[in-house]
Amino acid sequence: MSSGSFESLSHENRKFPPAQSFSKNAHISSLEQYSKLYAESEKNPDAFWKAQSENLKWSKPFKTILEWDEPFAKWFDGGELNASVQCLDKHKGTSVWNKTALIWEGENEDKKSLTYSELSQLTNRTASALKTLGVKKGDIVTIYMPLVPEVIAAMLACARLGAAHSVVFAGFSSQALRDRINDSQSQTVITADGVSRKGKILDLKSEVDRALQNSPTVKRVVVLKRAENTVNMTVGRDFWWHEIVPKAAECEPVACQSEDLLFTLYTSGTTGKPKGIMHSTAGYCLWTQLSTKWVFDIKAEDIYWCTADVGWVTGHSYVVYGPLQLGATVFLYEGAPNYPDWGRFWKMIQNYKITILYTAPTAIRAFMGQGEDIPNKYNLSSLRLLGSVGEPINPEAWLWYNRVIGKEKCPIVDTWWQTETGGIMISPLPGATTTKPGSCTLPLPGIFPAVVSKEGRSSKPNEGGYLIITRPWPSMARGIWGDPERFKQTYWSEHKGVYFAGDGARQDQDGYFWVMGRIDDVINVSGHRLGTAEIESALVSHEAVVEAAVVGRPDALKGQSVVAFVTVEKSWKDRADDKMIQELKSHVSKEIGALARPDEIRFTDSLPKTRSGKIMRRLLKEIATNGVAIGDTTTLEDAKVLEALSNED
Ligand code: 7RM
Repeated sequence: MSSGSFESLSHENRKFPPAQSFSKNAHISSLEQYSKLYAESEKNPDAFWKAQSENLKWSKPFKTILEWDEPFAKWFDGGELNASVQCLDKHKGTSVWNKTALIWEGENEDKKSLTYSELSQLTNRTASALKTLGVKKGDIVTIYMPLVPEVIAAMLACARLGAAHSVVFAGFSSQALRDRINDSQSQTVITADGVSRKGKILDLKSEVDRALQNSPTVKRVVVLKRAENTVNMTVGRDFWWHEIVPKAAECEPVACQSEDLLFTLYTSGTTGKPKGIMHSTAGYCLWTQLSTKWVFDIKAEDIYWCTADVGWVTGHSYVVYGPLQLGATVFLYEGAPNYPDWGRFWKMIQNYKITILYTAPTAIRAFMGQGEDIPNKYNLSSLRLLGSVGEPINPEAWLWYNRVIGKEKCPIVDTWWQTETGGIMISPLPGATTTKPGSCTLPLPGIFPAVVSKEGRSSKPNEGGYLIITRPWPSMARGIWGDPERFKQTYWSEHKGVYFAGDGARQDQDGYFWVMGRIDDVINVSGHRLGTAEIESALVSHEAVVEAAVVGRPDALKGQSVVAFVTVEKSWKDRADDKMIQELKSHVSKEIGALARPDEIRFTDSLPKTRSGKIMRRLLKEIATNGVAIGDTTTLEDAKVLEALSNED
């Protein structure tokens, strides 16, 4: 059967609440305005991008808009600018300068806040101290730090010097850190003595020391005192932040070319070792600024919270570069979402009167599993906009987020994008787009995604296929560090001349995009293509189920069979038996159709996840197929989960 069977999987047959009442003063405040802007970007891209480029502060104007030597793009060639100027200096002499830039809370409720002028001073001093140590334009600086204001100053300080940063999430092990340092040939590491998580100190400096035993390129390490943790300092190599930064002077920004490398960020591929995705200065700054303005509709008085760590691309684009360019007040929380209890997020939203919340479906489902009594204890009336990113959000979680957190008055922006795209590609705009739960809706102006078959033919409405982007955009990845061939191979070989995202998707009759997940997450049962996300949604819609992960297992008869790993809600635990397995199977049949009925359901206490919260379906696939997982598990958050699952047989 053709993939047209997606039609029968549509969630649109369900009942949804009425369209949100959108704020009429949004930056893009009507569907007409959006459509007009989109049409302009399609008809006359040069004029469109030229007009948008005026949102950047240039020290030298560019000559050409785009030079496209597929798959390598040069945007705004000939221009000069500095990314830290876009985030800081640009605000000097405006009302933003003395406004709060960062509000930070640690896990133990320590608090700190910095104005734009204070963040600028900290960034200048950090840049100056790094310069004295020998950091210069063209270097790559590895940053391995907790989520504190200083990590943002460190990133912007690199940008100020024209050095690229390579942020490695502080939850990664010394081994992962070592691989990333060695791949980038980084000479400088910025870290902290430790970070406290759920009352325990994680010893970051020891991880760095271990990594450096096998990282010969590193010449210097800067250590921020964050925890009261005793660490070893290697004379001549290691420097305390507090001994070199506070006494340093101002530091002039280095003029960078538009295409100068702003950062690399390592991300896992389907195979092989993590790849260093490269982003350049002008295009990335422009797109993160525009997309933040359009999607989050940030206003002067907003208190904006993106819960991502700066170790992920979401933190780069929507904690640091996007909101700071707009002069927003950004909230940062350093700790765990369930410390000391599951009310922590809601308590902080209440206390700081947070207006915009941007988080991940995996977090929303975790909150859902704890029951709505917890958020209901807090005053969430400051919220006016909610965002989701990282995975397809299942309609059940969307509806819960809308009702319990947004009180049915906050638009939800379900934003589809990737490390490689640099910024949001497909998302509702809060003033313009009517949402459908589970759909990331329509592309942003200037972005041209499509869905095609394996052979590159355009899919019909509701016909599943591969998500591609047909035209270059400013914040597209410029390459994989040290491996241009792999860049071509991974993203530009599947279909001629277009960017291959690696996601399965469909567009419905209204042109709305429904992203099904990675193509290796799309399974084929008797010729029916099924999105694992759709089956998971169906399972999660059962009141007993908190979270579900579905994988395909090779099957001689059907091609693949459906295996589901399921975690159940606390009060259902002692009823997780064969009877419930039958009930859940029938439930999926009822929700989607018999074709999606799982062949096997396994209960588990938790699912294996990457440190950024993505379910590792690849590992589950191995477990479902071979009984054990043998692949790369370096990004797994909790290895014990895997042991428990593997031993089950
Ligand atoms: C931002 C980020 C990218 C992959 C991407 C998708 C999945 C992200 C959504 C989504 C459905 C969404 N970067 N993904 N957002 N799927 N709806 N709104 O997550 O590089 O770490 O991951 O994440 O599969 O290809 S990422």
